[in-house]
Amino acid sequence: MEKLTFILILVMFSFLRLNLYAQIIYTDIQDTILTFPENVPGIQDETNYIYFDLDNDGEHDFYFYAHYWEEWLSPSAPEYPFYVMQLQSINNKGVAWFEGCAIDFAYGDTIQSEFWLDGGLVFLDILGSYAECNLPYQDGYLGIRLTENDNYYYGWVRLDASTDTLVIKDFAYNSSPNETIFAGQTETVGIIESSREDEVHIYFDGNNFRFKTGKPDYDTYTVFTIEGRQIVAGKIISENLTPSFHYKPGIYLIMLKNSHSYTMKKILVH
Ligand SMILES: [Ca+2]
Ligand SMILES: [Ca+2]
Repeated sequence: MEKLTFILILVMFSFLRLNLYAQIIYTDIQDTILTFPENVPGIQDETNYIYFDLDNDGEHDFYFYAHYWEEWLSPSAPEYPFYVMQLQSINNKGVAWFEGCAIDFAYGDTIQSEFWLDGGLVFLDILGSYAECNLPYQDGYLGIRLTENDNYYYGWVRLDASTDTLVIKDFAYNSSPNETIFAGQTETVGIIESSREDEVHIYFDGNNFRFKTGKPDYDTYTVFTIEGRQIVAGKIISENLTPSFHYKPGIYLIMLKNSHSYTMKKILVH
């Protein structure tokens, strides 16, 4: 093993194929704060809803809500507060869900989930039931998707969340059906993941990305930010893959290709 100064490699997926139609549609919104309302009778207070239109077709697809109400329980606990904050899909059952919560993905994670439901909690505190869902977090990415004609369109919505306030910031989705998106990805890379493994091993040595490969042999490389912005590209002339460059800490996508195949790796630089 070579001596490496800063290395962390997360080789998560291999072999990709080029897809010219993949397109990330990103929407920045004015950061919008959602808090609990004053006590209202019942939970149908639509002033505490924030709707958004993921695919910009003029129809809302999801909304966040914050409900607060009080119940009269007994003389010893006359008014008991109830709190619920949730992300809700309007009709496409598209919230990445785990144990009641909307999953908060970290920047660069692939948006994927075993369960997709029509709603996922951000916070709940009702009469002994409590779901904190990883709170508090800043710049968490909730996984969402649209369903249309048996196709899925994956996306994310970014927010800061605490037990009393949400700040909803922006969202994006991949307009190519059934293709992945990374949390925080705002630009199109033009390639998608597939499940085939190959023998390429890419790592970061503190200055450059390097790789070791069996078959196939690749002859060009491209380095992207996780958002899909190209940083450097060129021909592979030795094992030394990329020219020295000041890589800020973050997640990078490294694509290698030749005339007939492609591969992409996701690598974390500390
Ligand atoms: Ca829509
Ligand atoms: Ca914003």
